[in-house]
Amino acid sequence: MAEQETGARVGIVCGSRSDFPVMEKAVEMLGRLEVPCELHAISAHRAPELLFRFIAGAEERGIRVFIGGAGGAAHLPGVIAAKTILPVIGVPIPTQVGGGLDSLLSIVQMPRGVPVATVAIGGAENAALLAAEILAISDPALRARLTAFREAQTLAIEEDASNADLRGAP
Ligand code: RP5
Repeated sequence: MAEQETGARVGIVCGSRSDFPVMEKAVEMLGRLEVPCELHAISAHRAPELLFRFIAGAEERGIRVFIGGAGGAAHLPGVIAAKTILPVIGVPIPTQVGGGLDSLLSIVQMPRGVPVATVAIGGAENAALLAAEILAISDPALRARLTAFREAQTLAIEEDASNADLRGAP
């Protein structure tokens, strides 16, 4: 059966609804950049068949990049990467036990041949920015929005009151 296009270009999946507070920061950043995305909670351990179905239909529905967020035994991004050759970005979710270092090591230590681009612990905004940068390779309007975002970020620092003395300095 043909998959329905939803307009989403980034598929965000996390291992649990408990990851939503972190992963919603990726949704927010993508919204700011006008990149359509979708967010799902699908555990690789608890619902592997549903996850595989989601991944299998994603490209036909318009998804071009995945972001996977998981904590602890954080296999989700690696499992997604095992089932697709679309780029996968992993977000290690902070945890009570290891502070998220457990999640980071679970996600970053992928075997040769199946990469996951891993961002910092809790780094959902950077995952969104990286996904947007990948899409911007073939989307000049998005590239312009990303450039404007960077410029605004730099300007905000230059205009910070703590840097008043430095304005106009050589
Ligand atoms: C992982 O286990 C999830 O990504 C989550 O970070 C962690 C705990 O999940 P819950 O027990 O809160 O559902 O799979």
